Amino acid sequence: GEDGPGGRPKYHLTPPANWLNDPNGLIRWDGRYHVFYQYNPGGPFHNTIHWGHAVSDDLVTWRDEPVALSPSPDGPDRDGCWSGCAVDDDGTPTLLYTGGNGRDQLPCLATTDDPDLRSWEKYEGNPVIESPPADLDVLETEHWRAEFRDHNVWREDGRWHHLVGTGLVDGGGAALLYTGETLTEWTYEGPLLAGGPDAGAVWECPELLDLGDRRLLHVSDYENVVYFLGTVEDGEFVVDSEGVLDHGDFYAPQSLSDSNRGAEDETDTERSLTWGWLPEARDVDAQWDAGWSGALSLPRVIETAPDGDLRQRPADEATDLRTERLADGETVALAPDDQRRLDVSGAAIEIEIEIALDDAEAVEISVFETPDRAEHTPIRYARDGTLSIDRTPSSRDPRAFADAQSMAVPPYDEPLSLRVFLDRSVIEIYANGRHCLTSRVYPTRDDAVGVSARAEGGRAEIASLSAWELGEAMPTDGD
Ligand code: DQQ
Repeated sequence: GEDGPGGRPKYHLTPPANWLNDPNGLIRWDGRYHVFYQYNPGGPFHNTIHWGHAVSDDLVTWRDEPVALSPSPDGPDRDGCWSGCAVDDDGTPTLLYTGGNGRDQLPCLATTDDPDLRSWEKYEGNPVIESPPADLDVLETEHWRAEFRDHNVWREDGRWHHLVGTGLVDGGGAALLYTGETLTEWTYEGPLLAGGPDAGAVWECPELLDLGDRRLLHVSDYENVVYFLGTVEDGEFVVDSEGVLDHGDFYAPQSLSDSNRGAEDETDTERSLTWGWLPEARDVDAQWDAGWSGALSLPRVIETAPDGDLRQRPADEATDLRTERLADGETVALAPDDQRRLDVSGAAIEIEIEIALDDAEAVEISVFETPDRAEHTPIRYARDGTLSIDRTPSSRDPRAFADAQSMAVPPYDEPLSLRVFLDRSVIEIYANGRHCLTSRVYPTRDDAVGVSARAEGGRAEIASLSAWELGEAMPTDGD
């Protein structure tokens, strides 16, 4: 059912009904966290996009708010209010977003004086950029005169900086840099980074984060969220290394910069929290039947490790979701090829597990497992350092995707340590605090709540197993 395995997530954000895609306009305002998102109130499909809105005091429980932005029938955003960001313009909350207008994508601005960020006023001078730079060969498609959208704006060296995503005819995806004295007048500076002919054709939702010693630029290239670590020199991104932020169903992330966290925390250094869109992995009929589509990831902290690699973990507040403890650091010996049911179960739980391969070829942890194993989703860690999820046995519903997803987890941190968040139709995995794989699965049976383990071809050990039942992100107040 909807509140069991395969159903609507319990502690991940979902739309009240209908369609959600990218997180947008993330901002902490007046002490509260605001998450906006691409929202179609008309049904569980992508069309006539509005901005949905949810608000939280603690990053754990959320309240659904009225739609914040809607297309204006005669405005530059008449066909949709697409992705963008929120900034604090000297005390005025301000949005920069993409207006869909026939074959054009037009950068638009809106402001509010409402401390609850509910109602927004669109700038009458919209669009704030008329068209892509004239001297740039920007990709044109059947639908669009130019791919030119999504906005990331920040303040640096006394000026506003602004990235827009695009695709270049001969150069693949690119993140274009603008600067300005104000948020309504922009000067084009050049590409911050262009991917070149081998990159994806278009870079959506570019975002630049400051990780202290280095900067991280991530872009969504229709398939993956690709990140680059490096520095910015004279308006150009110099790449040291690159990778993929999440190897599963995770797209178009955006971050909230959380400085000034209130009186008691004043000494805390600035942190940024990143949410991604977790698209459905089942066909459109199944989405229509469910009546909703799309969830947001947990907020993540992204940082660099002393060795220079990227680290990712859920915001510390995620531990406040824990209600009942199900396991407390237990050790479990795994005999060769013996399927062993673990003493942990649930459809909305967190599992923290350390795996030592010993002499086994691989260890498989199955989640969302029915007692007869007719449905189960194996998470498999192999000696070559591959971590994979096989969705073939996940669901008896033929409308659910039945493929495999995998990522490399270099075995330098043995034993492997996993934090696995199961949330009805979400599996969000953090491996060794570095590598992420998020997956959507749709078990059909209410008893698909078991967890089991098996060592392949040798002995292995679960060096530590902890688990918790997790609470509700959007508690209903009975109305
Ligand atoms: N989603 C938005 C666009 C963005 C894309 C439209 C990425 O602004 O490029 O809903 O998912």
